[in-house]
Amino acid sequence: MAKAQMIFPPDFRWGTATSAHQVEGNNTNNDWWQWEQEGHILEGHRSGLACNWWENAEADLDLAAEMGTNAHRLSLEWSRIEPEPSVFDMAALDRYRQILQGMKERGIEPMVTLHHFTNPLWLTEKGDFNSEIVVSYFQRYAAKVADVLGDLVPLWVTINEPMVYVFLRYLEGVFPAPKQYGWGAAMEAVRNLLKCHAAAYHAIKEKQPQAQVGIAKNMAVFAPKGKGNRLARWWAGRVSWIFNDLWMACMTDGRFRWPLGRHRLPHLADTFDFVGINYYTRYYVNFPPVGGLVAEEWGPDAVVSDGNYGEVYPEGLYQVIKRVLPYQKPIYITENGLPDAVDRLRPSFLMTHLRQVWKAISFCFPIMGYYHWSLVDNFEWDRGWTQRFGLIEVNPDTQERRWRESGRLYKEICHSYSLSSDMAERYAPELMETMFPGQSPPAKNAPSISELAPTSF
Ligand code: IFM
Repeated sequence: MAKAQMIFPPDFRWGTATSAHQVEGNNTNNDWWQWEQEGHILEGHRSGLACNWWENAEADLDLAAEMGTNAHRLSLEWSRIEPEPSVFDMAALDRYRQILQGMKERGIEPMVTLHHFTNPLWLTEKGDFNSEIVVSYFQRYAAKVADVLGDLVPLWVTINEPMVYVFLRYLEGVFPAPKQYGWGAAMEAVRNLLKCHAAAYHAIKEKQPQAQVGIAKNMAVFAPKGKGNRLARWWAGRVSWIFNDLWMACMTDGRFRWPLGRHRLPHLADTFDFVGINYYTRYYVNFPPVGGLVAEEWGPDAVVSDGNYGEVYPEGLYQVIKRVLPYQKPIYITENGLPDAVDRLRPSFLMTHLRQVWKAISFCFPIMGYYHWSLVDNFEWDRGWTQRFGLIEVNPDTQERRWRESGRLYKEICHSYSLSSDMAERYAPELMETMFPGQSPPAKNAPSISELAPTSF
């Protein structure tokens, strides 16, 4: 049977994503390291050596190249680069140059994030995002790295998942304790994060006008728990506005609005050249919101990933893509993945989510690339090593690597720039009927034509 294909554009970016603290190892000078030593991580886990990227990122970059990827999103660890206020460590910057150069040599284009959940200890002592002083510090750091590394970085992300960071830190308390806590402190942090973003955007553009600078924004689908519940529907809309749209709206017109108060910041307006979407799942929202903003429960037929992390809901990726179309900017899927230690769901997850990307491209939506989270298993914040997101498995004790089946599937996808019925047949046969109808091979015991033909014919 001829194979059916969904073909992607020839200049599509096939990527993977990681962040500094989750893979580098021995980031001893930031707030997460301290939080880990205090025993806040599930099962008492610690990042430790992580995936040893500080010593040998190159080994995994070799695997990324073998996988056929041509892009990778990584982050810089501020506490390595600026271990003391205004003291820049040139050896650390050299090491980042070496890693970026190594990517270039392997045909892998870097996308570099400045802030991915960690802060230097000295910054937390000064109150970090609850103190406006953070804005000038962040601007200085952004200007320095753009100056030293800019020639190797065409794509920058200022801040990773700002609303997730604020929710988990100031409202849920599972990220390192800020000096202040609660709704007021959370909104203060959002305002300062937006100011940091704007300051970094302009600092990079000044050094490197041709760079593309954007944001990696976690976008989720929020559904009311119980469709008939009108209050839950209304509340789901409010939560979605705050989580998905508030940041984007402020960054577009440079205005703080409800619930941030009212204020105009002209230099915040139009400070993004692209939208990065980190998409993982659909959440259900209760009203009244007892026990948290979202209910950690899913629908009766939901397919749920390891550790109750989230529902597998590929249609949601298309929905959030449509949500950012009005901004009229290029779109990158800067993260998408799931924890799945035994690769129970990842092969079909890859195919069904990429199918949504393909569908969006078919409608001429400007999707420039897809960065799977993650290349390798890595330290998953408050859940430590209990959740495995890698296309490649890592044993953090021995540093051994092992390709998962999903890694092999992604390799075929990246090399062929397509999804095919042939891949579905081999990696996720359960998808044949829905993704490639009419392409399923005849059942083994299919009756012969003569058996089917009426005898009187
Ligand atoms: O590991 C995280 C990453 O740091 C930010 N986005 C979600 C991922 C999986 O939870």
